[in-house]
Amino acid sequence: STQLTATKPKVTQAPPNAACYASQTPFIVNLNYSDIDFLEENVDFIEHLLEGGSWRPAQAVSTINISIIIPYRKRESHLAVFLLNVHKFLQMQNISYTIFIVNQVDDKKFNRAGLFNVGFYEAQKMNSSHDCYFFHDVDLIPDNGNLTYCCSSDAVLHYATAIWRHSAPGEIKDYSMFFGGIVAATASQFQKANGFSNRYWGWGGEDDDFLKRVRASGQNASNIPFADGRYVMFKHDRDKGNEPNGLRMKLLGETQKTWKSDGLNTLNYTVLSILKKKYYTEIQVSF
Ligand code: UD2
Ligand code: MN
Repeated sequence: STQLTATKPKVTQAPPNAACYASQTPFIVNLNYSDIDFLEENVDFIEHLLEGGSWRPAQAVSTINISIIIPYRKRESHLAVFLLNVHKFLQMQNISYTIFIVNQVDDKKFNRAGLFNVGFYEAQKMNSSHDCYFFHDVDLIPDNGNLTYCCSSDAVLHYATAIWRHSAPGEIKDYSMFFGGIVAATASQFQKANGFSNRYWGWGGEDDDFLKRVRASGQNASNIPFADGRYVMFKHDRDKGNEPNGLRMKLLGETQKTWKSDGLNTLNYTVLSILKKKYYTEIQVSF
């Protein structure tokens, strides 16, 4: 969101990762589904989903097990398109995965970063063998069938680097200088950074804060190359309850001294319910 300042080291390109393997089938992104009932009627691969939006390939090519964590509030039409595309996209990669929707059901300002922490913590409780976590916006749809979802022990990975915005057709924008949208970390990388900050209420700053924590904890951050990190991003208005956070610059100035005492180790939330739905596990949270 907020542009990185010149004092921040440049995020380098991700090295090829042996744990990743390319899918051979072209992926056709489909943006026409706006209704979740459509999934029930038309999509055969959905039949093979396990309860709670999990999938296990018949012949797994690796032991990788990915948790996709989505911060969420009232984005029904984006969610339907996301599920249709992303289930298909991930199944083409022959990996085991689960999709978690972390739904903020209170009336407070939206807290994207806090929801990521909750999703990580709850997903770990449910299945501690999940070793690779994708912190993933609901409005970003992968547009490259050869982009593989995996974690690298060398660096926390920033995935959405080349974004085709629905609002500005024709133009593919370079997001390499940001650290929002989608990042992938192993459980130990995420714990080492003390997760995300819990202090960012409303829009902006939390993604830059996370990059600072990754670095402050002595870890690397890498970009998926621009040629590979292609996504479609939906046009949308600023959500009610997610107005720009006027404190974000002040908070970003404090990250160095606060990151160890603000994050995964200071989570404060209530789970209202965990629903194992057909396409995803929904964690309803209030802060
Ligand atoms: C940018 C970043 C995003 C985040 C945000 C600042 C990229 C590509 N995107 O996106 O990652 O850092 O700035 O906070 O770098 N959401 C809901 N309901 C709401 C509000 C938000 O579900 O009422 C979720 C949803 O998953 C959404 C995400 O939060 O995709 C980010 O919010 P946004 O889409 O409004 O932010 P945007 O597009 O400005
Ligand atoms: Mn968005």
